[in-house]
Amino acid sequence: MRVPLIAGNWKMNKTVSEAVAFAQELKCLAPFPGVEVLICPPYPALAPVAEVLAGTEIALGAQNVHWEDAGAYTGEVSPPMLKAAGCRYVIIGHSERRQYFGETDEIIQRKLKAAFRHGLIPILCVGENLEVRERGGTFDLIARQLEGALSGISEEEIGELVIAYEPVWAIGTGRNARPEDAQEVNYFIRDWLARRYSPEKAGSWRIQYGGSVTPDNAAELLAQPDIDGALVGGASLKVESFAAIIRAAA
Ligand code: G2H
Repeated sequence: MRVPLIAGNWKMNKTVSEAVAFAQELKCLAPFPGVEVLICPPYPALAPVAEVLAGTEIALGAQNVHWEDAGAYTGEVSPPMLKAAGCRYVIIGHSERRQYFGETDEIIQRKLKAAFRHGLIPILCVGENLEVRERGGTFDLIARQLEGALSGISEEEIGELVIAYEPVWAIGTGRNARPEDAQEVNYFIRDWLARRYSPEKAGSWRIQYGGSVTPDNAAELLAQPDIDGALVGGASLKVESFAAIIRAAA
């Protein structure tokens, strides 16, 4: 059975002290039986939050990573740095990275390879925009994004993999995908992974849904057979709403 992964993607929010205060509050509510909980703060808060979370089962992740281990890449952060800061996960290819920072499938593939090489679990984000959905191009686009990101990556290279289906039109808009539509895409992703790798691996890897997940819609989304958790943005910024989503997954 796949344990649902509820991940908070804080994006560019919270100072170090705000992040530490959140982690302390969340820690008081742990453990969370039957659910894996992950928070992804901005880079400066990673190590201080790791210290708060030490000894708990709450995992830490980064929102991005560079593909090289070290070097002249001003402003970038490498996989060994994330590992040393206490990260277990890293979000790769979020639509905001694709849209505002020009991340291509080729860049995303390099980042994935680097994450696997260093034992970081990537959360690979895929998803269509509204124009693609309306013209019926969703499955083609998702297949292209998966192919682009995973091309040349063998089953042996992949330790653990998480995919997050995040329709761009649902991100931060308050408009979530209908549970049956999200299920349909998550099933498509699992089937793609099964054909590309193996049914066993595809059955063990978690596929999340992301895009305006709230305490009100989480239970219905998470009840779908191929939705194994949520990547939560806005509603992960307050302990109360994040904890309510965690409870909906249990
Ligand atoms: C999608 C999601 C988190 P939100 O980006 O990855 O954000 O829940 O605010 O739509």
